[in-house]
Amino acid sequence: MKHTISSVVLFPLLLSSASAHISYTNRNFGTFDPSLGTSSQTLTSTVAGNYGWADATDSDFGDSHRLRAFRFTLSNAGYVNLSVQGLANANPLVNVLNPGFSIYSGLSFVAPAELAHDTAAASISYLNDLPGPAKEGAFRSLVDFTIGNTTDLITLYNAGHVADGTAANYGSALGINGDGSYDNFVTGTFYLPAGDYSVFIGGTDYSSQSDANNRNLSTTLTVIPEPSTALLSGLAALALCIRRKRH
Ligand SMILES: [Ca+2]
Ligand SMILES: [Ca+2]
Ligand SMILES: [Ca+2]
Repeated sequence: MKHTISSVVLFPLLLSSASAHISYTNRNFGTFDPSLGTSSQTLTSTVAGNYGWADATDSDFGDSHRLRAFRFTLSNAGYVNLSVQGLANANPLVNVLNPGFSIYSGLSFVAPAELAHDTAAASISYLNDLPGPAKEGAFRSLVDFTIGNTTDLITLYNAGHVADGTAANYGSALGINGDGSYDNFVTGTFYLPAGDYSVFIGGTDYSSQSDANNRNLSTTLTVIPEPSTALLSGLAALALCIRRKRH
C-alpha cells in the first residue's frame, strides 16, 4: 500500500530530541542462549520516515536518525531469526513502514559514555576525511560503519540484512538482499557467534526522502537451537540412502 507523499508532507514533522542520538533504551531484546531452546521477544517502536535504510545503501551514506536501533546478546552461538512488520500509524495519511534491517556485531556507545550521533564532532571529522561525495550521515546499511561522539569513534560490523521489496523501491545499490515482496514485512535468519549485537531498522522507500513522519513497527527476535549432531548425521545417512536408491 502506497499513499501519495504530497498529502503527507503538509503535516508538521515531529522530531523528538530524545531520538537524536543512537540509543537502545527500551529496545533491548535481551540475552539469549540458543543451546537452551527456542526463545523469542517482540518489541514495538517507531522510526522517522520510510526511507532511512535504503538511503544508507548509496555512496553518501545515510542519517542514523532515520533508523531505530535495537540490541540483543547471545551467550552462545546460534541461529537468530529477526522479523519486522510495519503497523498502521496514528495518522492514517502516513503510509505504513516498508522495513529494512541490518544486524551488526557490537554496540554503539551506551551510558554513562556519551552517545554517538551523526553530527557529533568525532563523526564529522571522520566523515569529512573520507573519499567520495559529502556524506549525509555516518550510517551504512550494507557494510560496517563508524560513528562517534565528541571525542571517540566506534565501528559496528555488518552481519547481514534484509530489505522489503525490490530495486523498484530500495534503489540500485549492488548487493541488496531484497525479499521480493513489497508488503511491509521482512524476515531473515542468521547464524551468529556469541556476543553483543545491534539491529538498525528503517524504511526501504528510497524515493520518499521528503517525509520524515513517524512510522509504527513491531519486531520479533527468535533464537533457534542448532540442529543436533544426531539429527544432522541422521539426515546425512538418509541422503546417502536416497542417493544409493537412485543409482
Ligand atoms: Ca539522501
Ligand atoms: Ca544516502
Ligand atoms: Ca516483504
